[in-house]
Amino acid sequence: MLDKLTQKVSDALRFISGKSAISEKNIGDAVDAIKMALLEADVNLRVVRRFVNATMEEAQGEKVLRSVDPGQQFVKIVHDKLVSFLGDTRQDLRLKGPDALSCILMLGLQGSGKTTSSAKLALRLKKEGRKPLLVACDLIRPAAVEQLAILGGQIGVPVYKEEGARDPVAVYRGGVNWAQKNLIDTLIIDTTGRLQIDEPMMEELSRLKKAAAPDELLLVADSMTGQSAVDIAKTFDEKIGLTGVILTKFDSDTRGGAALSLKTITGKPLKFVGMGEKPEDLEPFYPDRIAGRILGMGDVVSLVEKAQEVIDQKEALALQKKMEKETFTLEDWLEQIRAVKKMGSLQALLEMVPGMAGQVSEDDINREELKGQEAILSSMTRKERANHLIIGPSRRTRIARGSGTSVAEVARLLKKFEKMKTMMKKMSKFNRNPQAAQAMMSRMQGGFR
Ligand SMILES: Nc1nc2c(ncn2[C@@H]2O[C@H](COP(=O)(O)OP(=O)(O)OP(=O)(O)O)[C@@H](O)[C@H]2O)c(=O)[nH]1
Ligand SMILES: [Mg+2]
Repeated sequence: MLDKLTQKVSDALRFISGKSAISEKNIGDAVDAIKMALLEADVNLRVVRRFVNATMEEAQGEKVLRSVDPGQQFVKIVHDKLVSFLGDTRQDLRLKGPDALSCILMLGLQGSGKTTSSAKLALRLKKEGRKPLLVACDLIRPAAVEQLAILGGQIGVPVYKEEGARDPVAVYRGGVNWAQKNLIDTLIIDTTGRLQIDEPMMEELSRLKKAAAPDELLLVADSMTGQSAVDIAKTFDEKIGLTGVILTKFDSDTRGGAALSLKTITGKPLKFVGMGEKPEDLEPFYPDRIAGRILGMGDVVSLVEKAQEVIDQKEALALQKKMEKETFTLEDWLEQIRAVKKMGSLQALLEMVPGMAGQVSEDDINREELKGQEAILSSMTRKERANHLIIGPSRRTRIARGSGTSVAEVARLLKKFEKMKTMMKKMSKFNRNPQAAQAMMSRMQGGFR
């Protein structure tokens, strides 16, 4: 899912995030590329326009943070805008407490996935400790009741049905009765779908809604129908009123346009996505995770936040100076190692550093070695760390003992440090970007093989 969109958006952003200075033209180009990607993904044109305007506006108004470069900051703006277009925060079901009877009414066109999604929701609620009951109110399609009964059997959730019933509202009432006798706390009502929205359907749903006063009116829409899923949601909301949407077949929807347009056009939250045919294949919809996936750059928010925490521009500058003046000490090295350890994924951070994208993989970083280095460095005195030249044989023995390593390992570390210093001297001559300096440090201290 979303593969193509991810590819295009991340290409556009990768280009700009690798820049330590960005111009209006850079931003314009990136925004244009994202715009094309969204349109290709079948996102509603109005939504795309709004997205572009909001992003441009923010990018121009944003003051530059001292700890991230403008390219990275732009990535975050795009991310935050995506999140807000996808609905901001996760919207869970709003049900009553377990002492009262809650009700979920499922609606949607024929074949959209109502019956399957009813079972999926039932399984989910059951796992959360609720006692759901599936109520078979699709009395039109011949095998509908049987299909629900089979699904209920599979997931171990009771199904209420009435043989030969003709009136869904009567079945609903029977369901409530049964529920009260059997300690049920949530009704999930499966309804009839039609090929298109028509009067009889709306009538039936209105009657059910009036009778049941549901806590949730969930539209089940097929994401593969793209923008028409959004139009359908709009119509259902106007005629019946919705509290949320489940987009099904998200596993086979490679474009994702419906997910991106839905909230903006209808104002209704996307609560779940169907990710397959099995009862387990239902996922809560997390706007920030989907946005992260679309950007294809990992979880950008947390990255930029981590970068703000760890790559402090001021610190990076100080490091750069030390490298140039060759006053980099073991003490600085220890500090660097601790900073790296604080980060979750070094690779992810390095990806954001100008010029480093695609060059490092987590496999390259030897975390064990990092730990060993920290142990050795911590076993030195401050004085030793300030001047490594004073560390003779007896001091080496003490440090090895203190860190649970061997004299050979201590010697190896000191040798590595000498090598790092030489390398830095060379690097600092042609690389005057403080963040690149820090990234290079990270690479070296990470024990790159
Ligand atoms: N791949 C995939 N298939 C799905 C998903 N949800 C439903 N389906 C399939 O879509 C088809 C229709 O699903 P149903 O649950 O019967 O749809 P419905 O809305 O109840 O259909 P009617 O009762 O005829 O209106 C079935 O073959 C399901 O297995 C999903 O999230 N992913
Ligand atoms: Mg059905």
